[in-house]
Amino acid sequence: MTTPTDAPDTAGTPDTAVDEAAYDRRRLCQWLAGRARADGVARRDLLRLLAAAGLATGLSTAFPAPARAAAPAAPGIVKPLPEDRFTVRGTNAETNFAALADTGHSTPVSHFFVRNHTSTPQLAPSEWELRVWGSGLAGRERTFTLADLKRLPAVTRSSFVECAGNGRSFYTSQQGQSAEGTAWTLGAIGSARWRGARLADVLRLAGIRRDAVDILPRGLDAEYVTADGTNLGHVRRPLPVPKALDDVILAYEMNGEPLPPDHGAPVRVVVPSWIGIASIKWVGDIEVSREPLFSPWNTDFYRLFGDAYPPGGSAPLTRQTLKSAFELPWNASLPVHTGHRLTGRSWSGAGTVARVDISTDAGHTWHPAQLHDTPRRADWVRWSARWHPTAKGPTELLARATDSTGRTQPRTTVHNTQGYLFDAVVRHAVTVV
Ligand SMILES: Nc1nc2c(c(=O)[nH]1)N[C@H]1C(S)=C(S)[C@@H](COP(=O)(O)O)O[C@H]1N2
Ligand SMILES: [Mo]
Repeated sequence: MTTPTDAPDTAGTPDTAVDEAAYDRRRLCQWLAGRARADGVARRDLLRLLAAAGLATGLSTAFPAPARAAAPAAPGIVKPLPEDRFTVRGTNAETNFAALADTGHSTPVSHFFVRNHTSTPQLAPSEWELRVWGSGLAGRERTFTLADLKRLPAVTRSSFVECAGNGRSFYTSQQGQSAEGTAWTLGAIGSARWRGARLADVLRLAGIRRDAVDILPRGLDAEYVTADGTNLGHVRRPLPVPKALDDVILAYEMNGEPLPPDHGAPVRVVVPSWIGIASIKWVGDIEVSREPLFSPWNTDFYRLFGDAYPPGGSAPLTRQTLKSAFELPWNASLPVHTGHRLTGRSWSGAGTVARVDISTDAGHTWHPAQLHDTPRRADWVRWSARWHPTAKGPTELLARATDSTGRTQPRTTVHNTQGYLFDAVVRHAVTVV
């Protein structure tokens, strides 16, 4: 028996290994040829995707009608959600960014946002098992207990988990456009130190074949039933094998403590840099497949739909975008003729944060903020800027990040109907009093 050791984070190949559009086209061709599976995906969704990819021909494959199921279970988040730290939105809790001013680089569990499709299940760690199975394994399925995972070399990585819809409400409030889904401001993000086993190690122990293409981690939380009564089954989203073997963690610790119930105890997937839905909580099994896989979470959801996109939507979303937020309440009052230290955070899923510029005059002039963390991939940086307001009245504070790929947050962002990946500069209203 080996003791857990914290291996350095050496898996650093960029996500660009996965060309999303080509991947998607290939998947659709394979599906047409009967070589891909799409459990729980409505037939119309695949037809729409096929039409968008220009692949629709005489299609006769019968898809079963989605099962009807009972109303959703009562929402439930286990940890306390004090009003100064969280804004509850349906089954979810958004972190109030102002409350992060008192925290360090990592977001304490007491402040970390929760995004639940249904409710937090309470699972006994001693009874938990991870089943790894499917056509992509050389031999039979394998199960791993928590003790098995802890015997593998442990890695620790600081990484954000951010919902793809974070910032969605600004499509409406700043751009006058409607967007379906939870009306997050900027607090559907947190960064933690995740510790666990490498998914790559587990897949290799399970005997992953060289021709495996997708894996499908699935949550043990209740099946998700949409507002119109369609049961989409357990939360699950395919992940291409190159990413799965790169830097993904099966995390059993968060900030040095056992993973708490709301964040996926006893074990969750953490997919650095990618949209939050990739990081499946309460993972119970992982299918490894030689056939491409679909789930509603990569067909209907988590693609970009709208005027700027093909009828079937964009390719499935992968990496997060670029954002910045002030650690200030909305409409904060700040005394005039006083020196203020404005603080906030910026992050990018595409690279590291290279610089952050601040405007205290609604975007006329910009000044560099001081960065307080070494910028790292898949993580945020804290920053600060001085401000000495000389005139009373309402104004807007703006923070604009540039990342190592050379991208700068734009003034406006292209709309999509589900309001994903908002990356424009947020105009933070304040009043000088
Ligand atoms: N099993 C399961 N995993 C899940 C979800 C879920 O509802 N069930 N929500 C996903 C979404 S949409 C996001 S943004 C992140 C949120 O992680 P957190 O609640 O730990 O902040 O978990 C993802 N993993
Ligand atoms: Mo999400």
